[in-house]
Amino acid sequence: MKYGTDILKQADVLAAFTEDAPQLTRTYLSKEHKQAGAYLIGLMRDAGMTAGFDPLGNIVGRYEAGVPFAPVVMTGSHQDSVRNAGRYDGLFGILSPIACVKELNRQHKRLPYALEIVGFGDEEGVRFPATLIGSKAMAGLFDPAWLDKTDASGVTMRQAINDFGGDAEKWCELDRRNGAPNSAHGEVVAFVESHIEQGPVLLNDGLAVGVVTAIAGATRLRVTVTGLAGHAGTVPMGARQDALTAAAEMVLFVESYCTQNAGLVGTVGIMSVKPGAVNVIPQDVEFTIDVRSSEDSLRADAINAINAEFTVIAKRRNVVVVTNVFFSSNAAPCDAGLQAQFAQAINAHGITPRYLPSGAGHDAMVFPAVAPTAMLFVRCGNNGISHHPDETMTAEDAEVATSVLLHFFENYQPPQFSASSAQRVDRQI
Ligand code: HGY
Ligand code: MN
Ligand code: MN
Repeated sequence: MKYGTDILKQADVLAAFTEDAPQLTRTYLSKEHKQAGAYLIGLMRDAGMTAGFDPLGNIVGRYEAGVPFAPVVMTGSHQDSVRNAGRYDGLFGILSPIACVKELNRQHKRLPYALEIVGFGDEEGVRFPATLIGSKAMAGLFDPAWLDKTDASGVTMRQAINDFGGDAEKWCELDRRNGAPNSAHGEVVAFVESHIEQGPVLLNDGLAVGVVTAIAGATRLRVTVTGLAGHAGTVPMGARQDALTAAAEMVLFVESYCTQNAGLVGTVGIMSVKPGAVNVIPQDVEFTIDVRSSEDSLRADAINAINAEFTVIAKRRNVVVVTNVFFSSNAAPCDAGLQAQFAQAINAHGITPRYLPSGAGHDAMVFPAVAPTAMLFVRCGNNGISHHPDETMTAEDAEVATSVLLHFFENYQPPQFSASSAQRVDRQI
């Protein structure tokens, strides 16, 4: 095995860079982010790339083209994790392309484009109320207002970036859209991301890899419900303004609406209850909602229905509800041409290409703003569980997915290079 065993071992090393061992949690701009970044930069450099942190703490490696003034293909995924995470979400999409470059470099091969691998600093949005921070900066979608957002301990993103050794004010230099000031690096002509499926489809079909057709769009809301605290023993049931029972009814509405409308998923992942005493009627409840669909209109209808029903529930229960959207990203279609090239690479490995949508969000979802975008999924075990320490994949599947990715890189021809003129330049380096 050329790649698979090493990749899993590297993922094990990275899993040790955690903020709450023995669980795995690695958030944006943490000490552990710096440690993981240093390790990945070392792997990139060993593979023959130039590599380092960019001003926002993304880990960026570059394997120069074999021809001058070449365009750029970008690939990569996120280095950060959710709380109590698995060890392959994101990281596989950084380690696998590094293994590809290491093999190209070993064979002294160059491509007709520069290959950039990015370990995005934040995709999960755990530390700050913003997500896809690195990839959105590269897609020209960074909101400078995020720099004033604070984490749970009151540290602003700006401060955290600068304490990390970055430069928050240089956020606009990361824009890689064609013609952006930073296009000196070369025009980005494609973005591809390898990622574990985080679901059971490939496992059930007995396939190691699959081609992603589209990435679901998502809307995330923060909901505050304000009632009136009171004595648990003396306030009659009919006279209460109980923020928690109102919130509970709202949460169940999210579940029932998304269950009854195919193509939607809805999740309430965080809830806080104050004052949080066993003998006090809850006064302040805050919770989050995550609604997704591959159909943007379905998702928009769901948000409208949720807001309407919450207003009705709040009125009936004499509480005040406020909802605010803190994240929204439309569904991202994957480029048909790139999908076909991944299918070709999969076919070349004797595997039937399986096309499937991604219910999970990924850094790739913002890159259609930059260039044609596509994803390669790799099977995960344990019924596809993810965002959980039982997340797993095999070295054999890591091997196949990396070999497929390398086949893609070696056969991809940048658009402005015709098949005859663009050629792999095998030269001593
Ligand atoms: O939430 C997601 O889908 C991704 O894992 N951030
Ligand atoms: Mn994730
Ligand atoms: Mn991910």
